[in-house]
This record gives sequence, C-alpha cells and structure tokens, in this order.
Amino acid sequence: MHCSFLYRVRACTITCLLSTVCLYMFFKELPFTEYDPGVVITYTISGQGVTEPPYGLFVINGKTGELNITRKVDREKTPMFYLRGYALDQNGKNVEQPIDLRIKVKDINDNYPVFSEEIFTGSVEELSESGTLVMRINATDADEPNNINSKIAFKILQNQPSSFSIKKNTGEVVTAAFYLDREEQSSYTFTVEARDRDGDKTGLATTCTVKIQILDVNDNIPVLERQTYEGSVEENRANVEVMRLQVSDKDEKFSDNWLANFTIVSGNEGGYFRVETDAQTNEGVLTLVKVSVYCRVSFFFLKS
Ligand SMILES: [Ca+2]
Ligand SMILES: [Ca+2]
Ligand SMILES: [Ca+2]
Ligand SMILES: [Ca+2]
Repeated sequence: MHCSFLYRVRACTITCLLSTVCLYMFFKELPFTEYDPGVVITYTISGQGVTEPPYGLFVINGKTGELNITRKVDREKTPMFYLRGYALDQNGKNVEQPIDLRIKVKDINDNYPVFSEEIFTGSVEELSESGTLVMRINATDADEPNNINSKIAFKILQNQPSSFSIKKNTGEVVTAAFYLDREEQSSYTFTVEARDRDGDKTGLATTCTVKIQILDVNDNIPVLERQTYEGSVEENRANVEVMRLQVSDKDEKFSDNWLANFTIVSGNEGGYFRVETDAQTNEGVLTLVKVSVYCRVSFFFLKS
C-alpha cells in the first residue's frame, strides 16, 4: 500500500484505521539537488511500537522511507503513537533534524454502550407532578470521547402504560402521567435501551431493566365497617374486651398511613372504657377497664 519517503516529513498526524496495514503519510520531498547525489540515505524510526512496546508494530523500509504497520491496533488501548524518524547518511549522521511522527488511530464504533448496573431501582411518591425526576440511568461507551461513536441516546422500550419518560441524552427518568396512584399500581418495571451514534439505527444498542416503586401518600381516609356497634359484658367484670371495630384504609398496609387511631370522644366520662388499635388487624379494641353497671358510649376514631 502507499506510503512515503521520510525526507523532510514534518511533524504530522497520521490516521490509521483499526484494520489498516499501512500508514498514509503526508510528506514533502526535498529537491534532490540540495543533496549530494552520492549520499545514500537510510531511514530509521524509534518510539512506541518500534523501540518500545508493543515491539514490531511499525516497520520502515530503510531505503524508501515507507512506513508500515504490521497488525491491527485498538484505539481504546492506544489512541496515539509517538515515533521519531531519522534520515541518516552512510556514516550514521543525521542528514537533517530527526522529526516527530504522531500516529493517531482513527476510531471505529466497536464498543457497545455499557450500563453501570443491570437493574436500576428508583422510587417516587404517588400523586407526583408530571416531569418529577425519579432517577438517572448511567451508561458509558469506550469509543472516542466527543465522537458520535460514543454518543449515547436513551429510550424506554415496552413502556406500558406510559407513566414515565426518559431524557434522550441525560438518561433522566421523569414521571409522565400526572397521576400515579400507588393503590392502583405500586410498582413499574420496564426496559431502557442505550444506543450509541446518538440513537441512530446503525448504532450499537444495549438494554437494562428499570424498576420503580411508587411510594405511599396518605390519600385515603379510614372507613369504619359499620355506623353503629353494640356490645355487652357480664356484670361485675373488668378488663374484658367488649368489641372490635374493623376499619379499612386503602393506604399501604401496616404503615402509619394505614393504621387507625381510635379515640372515645363522648360517653366515657366515667373512664370505664379504653380503646386501642390492634396494629396487626387495624381493629379498634374496646375494653372495659372498670366494673360498671350500665352505660352507653359513642366514639369516633381519628386517623394518625
Ligand atoms: Ca460505541
Ligand atoms: Ca473504537
Ligand atoms: Ca390513610
Ligand atoms: Ca396512598
């Protein structure tokens, strides 16, 4: 393949494709008249890939100055090679000043985006406004920075229902539906794709799983099963359970939003009764604490 003389090659950047076996060099040949036609020039090189590891990567034709690369190189390992070129006469003296040769390895898109986690988990309160930030999905791409080959675009796949959206270039997941109702659906799982080349169909794509838990808000009031209750106890007895009042609350079970707080508001002036919440069942347990003759109590409960 085509290469060049090393005569007067000025420091320049040379591009080498991953699979290219020959370097393309820019050169400027000095008019031969400036040299004694009897002088035999020999070209040599030193530096990375020649006198430093990886050895044997670059070879030069001493007579013509043609510089070749002997095997594939990986830009992600070595984005640039720094060599030095010499033009010597038959006595080993420099015919001119040694020159710097910088060989830039041109990027190809040979790396998929990589997510920082396989499964991302986040949470957001129900009733959050549309556009509320839930979480951020992270992915990286080992191809050249600031190159389209490493520019990642995010997209939600299988978004059902469309309760969330993702910002294409930042990976920020935000609420899309105005009204997320934990009591209707308490968690969402969907797939996010990260595709390089800014999401172009020619790009390389990877997927991850996103799980979002909807956090409870106390948006349901407790409801007593019945309007009135009646109970009785044998006379002359104390510290006995009189009745249980079942309450229902749609908020998250066993949370403070669910647990009812009962208070006797009237009819218990004599202090005969006590009411407590059974934290396992959310029932109000009415207990007779003092011996009584006959009484009627009425009460309300208050949510905590
Ligand atoms: Ca890439
Ligand atoms: Ca690459
Ligand atoms: Ca509640
Ligand atoms: Ca709720």
